[in-house]
Amino acid sequence: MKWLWLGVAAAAGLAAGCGAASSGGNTAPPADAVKVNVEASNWKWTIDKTTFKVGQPIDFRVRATEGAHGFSIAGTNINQTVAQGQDPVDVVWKPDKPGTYTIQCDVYCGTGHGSMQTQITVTP
Ligand SMILES: [Cu+2]
Repeated sequence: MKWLWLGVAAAAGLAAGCGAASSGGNTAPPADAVKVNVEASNWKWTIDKTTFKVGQPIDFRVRATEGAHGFSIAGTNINQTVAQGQDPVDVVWKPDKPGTYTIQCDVYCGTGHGSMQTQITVTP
């Protein structure tokens, strides 16, 4: 599954930089990226901003205030594990299609894991 996503991302020209797809995070964010603070806790995402524009790079500054969680965007190669106590991780994403995207947790984190989701919107 993972390789499939990587293939899709590479084909779409989305690969953000060397090694970014497999390790995620801490690629140097582009200077014009919109900075967005993301906090993962048990069991929710707290996000500064939820509406974005196609083609506008987003620098999600992801951190966990409790537990360990996986910041992932369904249908993309974005997937970054963050743990409490760790410095925020820059996760850069440049949406190329408008729509509603689901941010979900990719690391099992307890009873609320399955419902740890929120949505963001990308406008044309
Ligand atoms: Cu989880």
